[in-house]
Amino acid sequence: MPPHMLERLARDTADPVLSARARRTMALTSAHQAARLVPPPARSPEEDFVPKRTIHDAQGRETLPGRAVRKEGDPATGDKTVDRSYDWLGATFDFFEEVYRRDSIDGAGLPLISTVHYGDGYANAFWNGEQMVYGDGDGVIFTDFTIPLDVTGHELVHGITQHTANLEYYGQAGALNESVSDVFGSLVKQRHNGQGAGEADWLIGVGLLAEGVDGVALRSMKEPGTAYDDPRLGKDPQPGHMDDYVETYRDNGGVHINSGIPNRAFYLAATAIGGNAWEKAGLVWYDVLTGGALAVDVDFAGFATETVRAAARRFGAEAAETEAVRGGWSGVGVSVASTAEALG
Ligand code: ASN
Ligand code: ZN
Repeated sequence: MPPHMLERLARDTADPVLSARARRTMALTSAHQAARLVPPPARSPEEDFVPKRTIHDAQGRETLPGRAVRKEGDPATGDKTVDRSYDWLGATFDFFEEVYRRDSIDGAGLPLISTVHYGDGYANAFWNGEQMVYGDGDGVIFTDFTIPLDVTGHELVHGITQHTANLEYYGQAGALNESVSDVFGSLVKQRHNGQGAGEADWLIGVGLLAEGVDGVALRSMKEPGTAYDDPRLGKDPQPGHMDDYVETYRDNGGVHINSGIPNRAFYLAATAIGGNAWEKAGLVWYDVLTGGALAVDVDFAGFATETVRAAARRFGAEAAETEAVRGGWSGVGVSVASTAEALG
């Protein structure tokens, strides 16, 4: 969840309860941000590729992990929030297992730990470096953060990034870190819904904005900047082209803002290729994320060049897929070295 939405609410004087909650959410999120970079504890690799989920209930407190309420294989609890977290962790695990043959977040069977009902009206979800955490939302602007599958996907992919490219959470590398979470979060949802690139909504966080909020989601990968426009939240500030790149020191140098640019590049590439976005465009992005060639502080152009290189390796330098990837980046104003240069 981008800080600019919370900052806006925190400054909102019309509803002191809501603004106090937004401030509390911001304080807790930044406290956990540092923890994200800490690698998970060493563990012995497990034998098979099956999820090992445990859902905890923080019961409105801010202590992690809280009380364990559903373990792997346990029946549904009847608490919709607990059961949604369980299901969405499973859907995300299955996506990476079945599509890219990845065994959990770390590629080595990391157990999936989740805490729901975190805090009082906590309006965010995050990966803290070791586990998932979800708030119930404030009920006025945001509903329960377990609702959208792509939000769970987004947060778990922060864990995958941490264990692979480990992109710095600042500036363009940080916006790429955010974008990669949106890309695979969306792909988890698209596959779950059985939607090809042409049918998908390319929105992140549908169902999260409470009734009465003027907006459809947190972000749009297809049309960045159009997800919401509400008197309390302001307008979605995401650019979809380098011409509108936002220079700012806030939000770690605009990681949740400028991610609109690589998000739209992926959308353009995937829709130009057609079919299921996770099969080709997603595979190329996955190759880049996990391939070991990215610097932790890579910029958009450096990342783009790696995607062209990865597409050429998968499909051939002259293939339509490779051309589509290049076209995606040029569509958002990011210049890519020629395929020959990228390959050289
Ligand atoms: N939900 C936010 C995100 O993953 C939490 C944060 O760390 N800013 O981007
Ligand atoms: Zn994120």
